[in-house]
Amino acid sequence: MKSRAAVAFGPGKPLEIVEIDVAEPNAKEVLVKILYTSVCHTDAFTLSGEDPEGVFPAVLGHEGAGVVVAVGDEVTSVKPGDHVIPLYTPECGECEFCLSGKTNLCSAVRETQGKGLMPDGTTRFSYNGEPIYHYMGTSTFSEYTVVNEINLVNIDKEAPLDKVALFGCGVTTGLGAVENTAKVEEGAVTAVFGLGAIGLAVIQGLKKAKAKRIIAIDMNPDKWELAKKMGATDFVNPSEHDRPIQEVLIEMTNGGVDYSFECIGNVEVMKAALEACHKGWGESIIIGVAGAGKEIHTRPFQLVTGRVWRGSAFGGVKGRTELPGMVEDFMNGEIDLDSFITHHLNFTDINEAFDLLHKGESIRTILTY
Ligand code: NAD
Ligand code: AHE
Ligand code: ZN
Repeated sequence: MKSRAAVAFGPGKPLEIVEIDVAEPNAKEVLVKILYTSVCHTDAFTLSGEDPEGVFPAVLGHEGAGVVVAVGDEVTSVKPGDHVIPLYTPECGECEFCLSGKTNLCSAVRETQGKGLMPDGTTRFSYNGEPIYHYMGTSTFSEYTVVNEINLVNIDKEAPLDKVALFGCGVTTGLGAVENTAKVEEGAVTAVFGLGAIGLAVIQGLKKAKAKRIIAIDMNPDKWELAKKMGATDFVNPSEHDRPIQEVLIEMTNGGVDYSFECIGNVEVMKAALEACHKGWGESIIIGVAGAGKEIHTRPFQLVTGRVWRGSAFGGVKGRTELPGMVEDFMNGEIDLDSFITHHLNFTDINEAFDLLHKGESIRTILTY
């Protein structure tokens, strides 16, 4: 079938809206009509060419929601008409990772997914007869996309898809990093570096966890308002200080924070976030994604003296098991999604959504097909 798609033909180039061909789903695959998608910084990161796994031409996009159109012969958990959110962190329920009880990372299709391929090593997308690669197992920047059954969660049909699309990445990641990865306790002193959708969702999670202090850090003071609304108690602009920001935070907190979260993807900030942690027990959670060749560094003494570095992917959330409950929490008013949606655009204006993100003017833009 034909589908409108925003294709990334090469690194650093604007996306091009073209009509691509989408092949039928294989036995364990599902054809989904995406109704809404948004742009996460990770899409911009891959488009920039810095992602070691970035392949072109590709259909990017991993934060979206839609309706099942057709299913392969062996698909049992969804049927045409079901409302779904694509999951870049799948959940097969059978692999060593899924059975470990220790991680949300699933290994079933990770290898081919990272190469922009379906598990049989081919693509379902093509343009002028040439293959177009998939992205993160989701490719929500195509009106019709093919994903593995295990990369989909079936959700309540009553849920507004133009909002719950945000559970596809940003909000789930931030909330989950607090609850599952850091396991923040009541009364904790915390710091959040970077106030995009991820950092703001972390702040929302910290408020829910009853953190005593939530220090919001960003170079862009336009981000303070939403951070405050989410629950931030203090605001720090690193560009207003002429000494390392970790020193400022240690002074502000009389010894360092219990938990810090890096939501930017900058390895120097990752160092500062770790070093801002309290001696003996402070934990720093890396959420930001850094480009090829970047490495984190600190004096080993920082770890010897009790600080801990952790990473979090999709907030440690097992999507098929846990997202339906998070959708219900949103419907019951326990999770705020509306505050993240700063802009609405037509899908064809997707490059403008990237511009708004780069300029720091948007948190999330909902694109409607
Ligand atoms: P965003 O661009 O909306 O937000 C980043 C924020 O960081 C901006 O507000 C920007 O002003 C601020 N910032 C940039 N440099 C800074 C600095 N040196 N000091 C302080 N603030 C600075 O991005 P986003 O969509 O919220 O994503 C944030 C990061 O999280 C990206 O690296 C993205 O790839 C990553 N991410 C990771 C996961 C995961 O599962 N680990 C999931 C989603 C996104
Ligand atoms: N492809 C990059 C890694 C990108 C990355 O770390 N992605 C996060 C999700 S970002 C969502 O916005 C993730 O889930 N990582 C775990 C995984 O298995 O990819 C690289 O460096 O190669
Ligand atoms: Zn993302």
